Amino acid sequence: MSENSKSTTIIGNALPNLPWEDRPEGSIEPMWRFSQNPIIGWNPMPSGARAYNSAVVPYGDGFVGVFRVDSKSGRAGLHFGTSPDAINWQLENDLIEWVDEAGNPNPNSYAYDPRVVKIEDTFYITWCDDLKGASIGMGYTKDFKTFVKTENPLMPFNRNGVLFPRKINGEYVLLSRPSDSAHTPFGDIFLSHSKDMTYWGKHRHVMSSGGSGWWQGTKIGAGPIPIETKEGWLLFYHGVSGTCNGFVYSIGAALLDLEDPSKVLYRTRGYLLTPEKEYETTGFVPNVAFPCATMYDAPTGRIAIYYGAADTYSAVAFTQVDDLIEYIKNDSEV
Ligand code: BMA
Repeated sequence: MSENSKSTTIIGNALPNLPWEDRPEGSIEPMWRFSQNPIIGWNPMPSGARAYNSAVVPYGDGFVGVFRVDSKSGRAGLHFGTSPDAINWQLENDLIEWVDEAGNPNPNSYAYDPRVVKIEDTFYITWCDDLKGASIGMGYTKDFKTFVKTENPLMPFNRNGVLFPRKINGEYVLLSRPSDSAHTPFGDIFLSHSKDMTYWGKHRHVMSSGGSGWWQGTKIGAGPIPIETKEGWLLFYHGVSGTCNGFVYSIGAALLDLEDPSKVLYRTRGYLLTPEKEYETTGFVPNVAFPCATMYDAPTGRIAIYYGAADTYSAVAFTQVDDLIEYIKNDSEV
């Protein structure tokens, strides 16, 4: 798409203060990295060693986020953060203090890989929680001051719970990736429906690992909140390849049917981004690019993708929706 033309592809809001850099001169990549990556490095605050695989959203005049922070004991928890520009982040040193619906303390044993979505006037948060092993955690906030933790929506073992940003045919929809309690050597993406955000059912298979692309041969998991476009729900996801040196996490994308998102319309055969830069290949866990959030500016079609790198850093990449959709369609394998 030419630089000054308007896009009508994303069905959503304008965000003129979205962080952005144009595609580097000469690059043919569908997704390109922020030149100042990583945006959060080792030891981001006194209590935390690494902040990564985190979720950010526009809020007020700026931005807020729910960050996965591995503490100096190694345990993962969720911390609140704020930023004027979505690049420079201030993370709170203390964990988010969850309460139950009656306002009583309702702490997590551990929590990681959060996603945040605004549905109507409420921000819902999902993460990987402990329900006798890895399971989907769920909570909400209206003001990023009081955080209410609700019931686990699904049975263990499960990870990568990702809500759609609106009801579809009158029901909330939640993506997830049933797994095991450890480092799961398998995994497909499923979705579930709910009328009330409490009881979840009508489970449907969405897509499997595998295909001709080895980068997604071992397992896949939904990434950021799907973006509504005229061409379908744009879902970024992670795909995992099992090598003799361990797993490699890359980023791909799919377009799902707007009315029935269990139907995959197009899906990347090759990855969009794979660990190449030192902050992706070297860290606490090498070779991980794990996307948990996007923000977009609908009138320009600009998308910023927030991903964790090497289970250590927070990083940003960019893409433009029309160019990306064309790219996915041109080399799709469903
Ligand atoms: C997955 C999750 C992610 C992590 C990845 C690579 O199972 O735990 O948080 O980024 O492994 O270690």
